[in-house]
Amino acid sequence: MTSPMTPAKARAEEGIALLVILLLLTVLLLMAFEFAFTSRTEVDMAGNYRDSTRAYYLALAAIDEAIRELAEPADFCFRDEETGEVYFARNTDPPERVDSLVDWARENRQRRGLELDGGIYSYSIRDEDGLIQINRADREGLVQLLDVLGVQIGTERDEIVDAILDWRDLDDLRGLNGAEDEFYNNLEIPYSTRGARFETPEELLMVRGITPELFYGSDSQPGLRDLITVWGNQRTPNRFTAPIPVLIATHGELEADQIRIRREDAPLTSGHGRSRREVLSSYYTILAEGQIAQNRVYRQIRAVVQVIGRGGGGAATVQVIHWDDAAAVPPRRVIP
Ligand SMILES: [Ca+2]
Repeated sequence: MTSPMTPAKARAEEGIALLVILLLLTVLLLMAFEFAFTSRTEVDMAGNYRDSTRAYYLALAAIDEAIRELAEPADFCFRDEETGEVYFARNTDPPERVDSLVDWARENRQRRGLELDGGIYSYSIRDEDGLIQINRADREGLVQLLDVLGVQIGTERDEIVDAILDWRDLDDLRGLNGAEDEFYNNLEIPYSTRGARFETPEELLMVRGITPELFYGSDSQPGLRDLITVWGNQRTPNRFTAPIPVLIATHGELEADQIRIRREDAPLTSGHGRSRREVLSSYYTILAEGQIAQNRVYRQIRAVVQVIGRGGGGAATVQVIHWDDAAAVPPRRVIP
């Protein structure tokens, strides 16, 4: 026969039951929170992925827009000295006065903040032919280039110049102050010289003596990447679109100044005794951006294109020769 529970024992069991229920409730609550958090994170991730993809396609739209602009018939080009961009026009298009050309271009060739389907896209076009072709520059040209970049101590400059020459030449013979595979093979992470043309500007960072400071420059000093190109095959930079430090390196300060003044004073049209071929370049960099406005998701594409057959006055063929959509490439520094 069982004896009835004493009131004290009954209260104790009720207390235990209450505790168990409270514990269970806590566990359930934690599980609910965890579930809400996980699904929230997954929703966020899916949202980010969606926005990133949309931003990428907006950047693609920007590339298309730039290619359309480059394929249009053009008679001449000019440089916006403030942004470093180049614009194109027909002789019949633009205002007469050169100082208003850039204003005209900014108004008629909208490249920023273009709206499409809830997003924004922008692009810029820069002339690769207006830069120094690092694969063709000779010793003297490289010395002048480094001089403009502030590397003015003879030995330091010669070491970099010879290392650049050794990097692209076919032989294994070390230049007087150069570096061949024996140097690079003994680095902590060993590699070899290319023994051929530089394929991207960034490859210069692998050459002995070229520091990130020298390559990227600073706010007060242009860097190598602002003045050189690896695309195209021009012997001398297009003087109508070259940044002034490039002109100083290739023509000397006096002539660079004269070119600058002429660029400001006279329209550089084919009607002024120059052929289109001479004025218009073939290789351009397009920097395209797509952005979803509300949450600042942002994608960038750098494409280098070759424009073929524009000299005839008709529409040109535009071929993409380099494509970079992974790394965020800081735009080239604007050099007055
Ligand atoms: Ca060599």
